[in-house]
Amino acid sequence: MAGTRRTIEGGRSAKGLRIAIVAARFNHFVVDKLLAGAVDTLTQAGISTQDLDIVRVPGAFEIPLAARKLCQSRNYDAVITLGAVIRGGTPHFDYVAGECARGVSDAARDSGLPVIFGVLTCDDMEQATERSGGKHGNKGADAALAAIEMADLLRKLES
Ligand code: INI
Repeated sequence: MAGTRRTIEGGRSAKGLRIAIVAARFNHFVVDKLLAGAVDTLTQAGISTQDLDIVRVPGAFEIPLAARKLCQSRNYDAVITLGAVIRGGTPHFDYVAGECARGVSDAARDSGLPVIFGVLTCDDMEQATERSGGKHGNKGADAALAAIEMADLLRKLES
């Protein structure tokens, strides 16, 4: 007899979840909009104020270290990283964006916790504006939804 196939996925409620957001100050006029989108989404999804912490770091390059420390504290179900790396005329972009992405995925892999990559990597300010509350939505809000889904999924997979 054929068995019943199960699909396991995370939900959309943030009730009871503990989440930290690491947000860069560099390009703050973009990152602050990502942060507002993430906080709004988490609040609408039912997170309690005391379960949401926001950590500011100088730039995207510093995000992985702060994310790793937050994971190690075991105080959170997920960590959201927010930043904006905008390509200039120098190779600096590639180092900052590349190290940030690698460090964020390393933190997730080493801790076993969801560390969500809400860092924009854009060619110019126009692209960044479009993705931080403009015509391409708000990637901070998207990152919050991904954090909720992954935190809930891990709870289910671990129970
Ligand atoms: N940091 C960013 O978050 N975005 C950028 O676009 C950026 N650029 O272009 O230089 C940037 N640089 C700063 C970097 O993240 C570090 O804070 C700095 O190098 C000190 O370690």
